[in-house]
Amino acid sequence: RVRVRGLSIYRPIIYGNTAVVLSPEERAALPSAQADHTHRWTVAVRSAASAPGSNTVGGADDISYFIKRVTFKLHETYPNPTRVVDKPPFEVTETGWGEFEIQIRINFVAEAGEKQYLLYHHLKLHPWTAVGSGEPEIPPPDVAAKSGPVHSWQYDEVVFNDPFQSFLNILMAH
Ligand code: SLL
Repeated sequence: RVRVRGLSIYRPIIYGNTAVVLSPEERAALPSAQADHTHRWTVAVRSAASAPGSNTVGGADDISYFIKRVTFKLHETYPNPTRVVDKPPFEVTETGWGEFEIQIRINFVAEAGEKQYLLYHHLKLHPWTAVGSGEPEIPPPDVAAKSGPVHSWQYDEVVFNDPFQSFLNILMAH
């Protein structure tokens, strides 16, 4: 296994979430254990080449050639909070009522010989709005529903230093 010393190569990703307010009909259809849920959200890791909210699989936006697995660690109020996703789209969709920190663990393909990469994302459900110079507040549900989906995305670059030649070949082929 030969490393290409002195070389750094990166791949751009985005991670984050979208969220929508559940309609009264959707809320009525929830199982009783989830009767207090107000939103549906999706947390995801995607290629930065794909638009937030899209979930293209297998095309130019596919990141599975270098990412083997993404593990999303949800709040402990969720059943089986550790969600392992082994193929794209690397995402989890859930319903809920509250915002919380999600730990996102990225494992790379074996050829990379790289350690895991940890990210943290604060799940955003509400279109927080500051009135005047006051603290941001959660708008009432009817106002929030009218303002449309909430998006919270971060851009990041995964950097590989001194990559293995075989892994570099994989990266360059995409
Ligand atoms: C808060 N510290 O109090 C946060 C915790 C927890 C969110 C938010 C539902 C889980 C379920 C859910 O949305 N948990 O019922 O499965 O705002």
